[in-house]
Amino acid sequence: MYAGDCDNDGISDGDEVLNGTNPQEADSDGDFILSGEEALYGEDPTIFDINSPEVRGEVCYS
Ligand SMILES: [Ca+2]
Ligand SMILES: [Ca+2]
Ligand SMILES: [Ca+2]
Repeated sequence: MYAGDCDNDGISDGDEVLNGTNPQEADSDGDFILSGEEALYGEDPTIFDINSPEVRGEVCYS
C-alpha cells in the first residue's frame, strides 16, 4: 500500500508517512518545492521555507 509514490515527488508513500508529509501532495508544505527536492536541498518538507535561496527566482510573487 505504501510502496508507491502517489504524488510523484520522489519520496515513497511509506517514507512520506514517516516524514509527516502528505503522500497525496507533492508539495506538502506549499512552499513550491517538491518534498523530494527539499530532501535534496536539506530543507524540511514539512515547513514552509519560501525564503530559501532555492525558491527565490523560481517563484512568481504576482
Ligand atoms: Ca511521494
Ligand atoms: Ca515543499
Ligand atoms: Ca519546505
